[in-house]
Amino acid sequence: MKSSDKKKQTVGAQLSAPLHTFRLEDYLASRKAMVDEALDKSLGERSPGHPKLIKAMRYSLFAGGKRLRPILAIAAAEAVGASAEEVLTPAIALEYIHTYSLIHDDLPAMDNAEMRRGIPTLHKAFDEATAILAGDALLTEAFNILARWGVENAREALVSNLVFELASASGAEGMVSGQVYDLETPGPADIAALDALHRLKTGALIKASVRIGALCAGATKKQLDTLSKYAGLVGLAFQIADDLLDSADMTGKDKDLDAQRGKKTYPILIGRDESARRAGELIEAAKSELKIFGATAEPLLSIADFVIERQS
Ligand code: GRG
Repeated sequence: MKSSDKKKQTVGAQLSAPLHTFRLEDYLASRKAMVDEALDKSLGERSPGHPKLIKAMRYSLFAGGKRLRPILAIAAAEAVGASAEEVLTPAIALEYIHTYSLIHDDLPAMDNAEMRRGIPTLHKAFDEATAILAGDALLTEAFNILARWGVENAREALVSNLVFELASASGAEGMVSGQVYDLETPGPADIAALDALHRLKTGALIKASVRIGALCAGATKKQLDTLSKYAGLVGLAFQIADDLLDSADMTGKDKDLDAQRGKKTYPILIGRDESARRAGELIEAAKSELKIFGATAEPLLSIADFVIERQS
């Protein structure tokens, strides 16, 4: 074939291809790379911190997390019309909080877990005191990151809203209370009580992630309310999927710790099939909330499916 014909054929193939094909895999990889780079940079900026502390924070921040919460913040901002770069710094504050929560959750006083994401937990790789302190530092630095971003970009009013979102989702009104409920014996007696626990323990930070992205992008009240509903539904489906993965031993955590400790989970209370059915229903409901956005919500729509289809 002549090279001019080859060229024509290629152009022809391009023209007949769909104008735009969204591939979640590419989207997640590109946004994760941005988040990883920003996290790396943020740790560099933290010096002079104690080298052992920084090393421990880095160990857990780069232990193989999916970056779901920062990516949700970015996707929410994009749905509203902003770029990923515009929300990247507030988005990484969410990963700092998430990482702290996992480090502390793994401690001997809580889950006493030896493995997470297929590698030793921080207190096993370092020591318990360092793990406690690295968690403390990540929690505190999350707010430092937000505050500095606000001052540097003259967005102090927005930052006070972001601090409110992040603090209420992760503190006594949210994740920490969820964790206290989760440590109680006996655990939740029924699905309603389990849902309430999950809403605090994992749902609140997932909702804050979406809201923080949307607030940074200047969402209207209607957009923010819609995205909050989406996030509430996705958050619960995420937890059901996590329970299913955990009971199937696919998370790289210690083998089915929940069942071993007599903890109530979705599969334990209603069985694996019914749990999967409910998670699917929640995801469909979440996706139908996004109709007001059109094509800009494509990442959020695909992430919703990913939350229950993921294998880790
Ligand atoms: C210690 C104050 C305090 C709170 C801990 C969130 C939490 C509260 C504990 C985590 C326990 C746990 C494993 C909950 C299940 C849901 C969850 C947060 C799973 C891990 O999140 P992913 O899948 O994690 O986003 P990666 O590894 O991708 O970062």
